[in-house]
Amino acid sequence: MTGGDGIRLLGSSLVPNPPFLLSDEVAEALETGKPVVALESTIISHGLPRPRNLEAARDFEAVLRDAGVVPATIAVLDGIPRVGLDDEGVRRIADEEMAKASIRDLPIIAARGTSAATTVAATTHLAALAGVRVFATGGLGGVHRGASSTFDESADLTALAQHPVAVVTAGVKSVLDIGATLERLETLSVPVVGFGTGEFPSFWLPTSGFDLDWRVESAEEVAAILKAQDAAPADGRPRAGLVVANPVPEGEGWDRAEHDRVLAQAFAAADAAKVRGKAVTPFLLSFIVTASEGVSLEVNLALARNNVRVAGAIATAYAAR
Ligand code: PSU
Ligand code: MN
Repeated sequence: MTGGDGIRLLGSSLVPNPPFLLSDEVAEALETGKPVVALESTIISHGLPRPRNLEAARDFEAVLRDAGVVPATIAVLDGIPRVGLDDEGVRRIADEEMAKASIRDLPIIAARGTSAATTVAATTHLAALAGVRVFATGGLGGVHRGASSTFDESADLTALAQHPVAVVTAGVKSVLDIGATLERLETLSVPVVGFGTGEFPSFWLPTSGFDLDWRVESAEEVAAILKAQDAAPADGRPRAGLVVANPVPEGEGWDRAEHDRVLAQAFAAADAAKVRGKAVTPFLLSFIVTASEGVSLEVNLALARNNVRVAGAIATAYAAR
């Protein structure tokens, strides 16, 4: 079904609740088989401080465009999920106060007609509905430390079990329980590959002490895995995504001792402030930026940019197959 103004909705028998808008640029790219990479908005809205967040959002899109890849930044604006934002939309997710939306929040935001930044989970969901196969983020959410009593496990993990989207991530933050996160990904049957590494990275650091079963060396190898997933019979089950664990580049990681010191402070602060639920991740991130005097922020930007670059190469290889 095609709406006005070049806006396209899904076929009426498949209209998801809520429907979403594809930008003209993304719609054209999907139709003609050009490479497209989804980008999330929570990292911009809740993960990075102003004004660096707006610079980062523009930079990530520019990295893709320079590589001949169409960026599809995803967010909900005025109640309508958008796959692909114009300049004004990018500015809004960086400058406006907006909610952090996981998948379960989407119908509520739609009903209220308000705006929200989408987490990895919600971005994955919308990317899958739109048919975008590759997604770049900074760090994936996961199982929080203490989850055995708090049950705090990001919906990012279940979203990847249910949607055929490959997410390029610098592992998961060491503020999470990395071992438990990898175990949950195994249980959920989400494949994990190290991109040029045999070890799962821990966001600001290239290593975590957790070995991976599979290592790939190139974007072409990842594209071949995506094609094999596409070809596998789905048997009515949801098709799983893929975690591409891409370490922060050599020389751009954080000093390990500083990292350990600041993280210990951050946990103590979150505990003292009794932060719970979806406020935990933004609280820790912003505390860590301040306590590291901005060093963690530079590392965060460097690794996210590198993830965007690798996602662009994967989408290009996938489109060419
Ligand atoms: N990791 C980052 N920066 C972020 C996030 C994760 O380095 O901004 C965001 C992502 O949007 C991710 C979300 O999906 O935090 C996870 O939140 P929660 O733990 O509440 O599921
Ligand atoms: Mn949580």
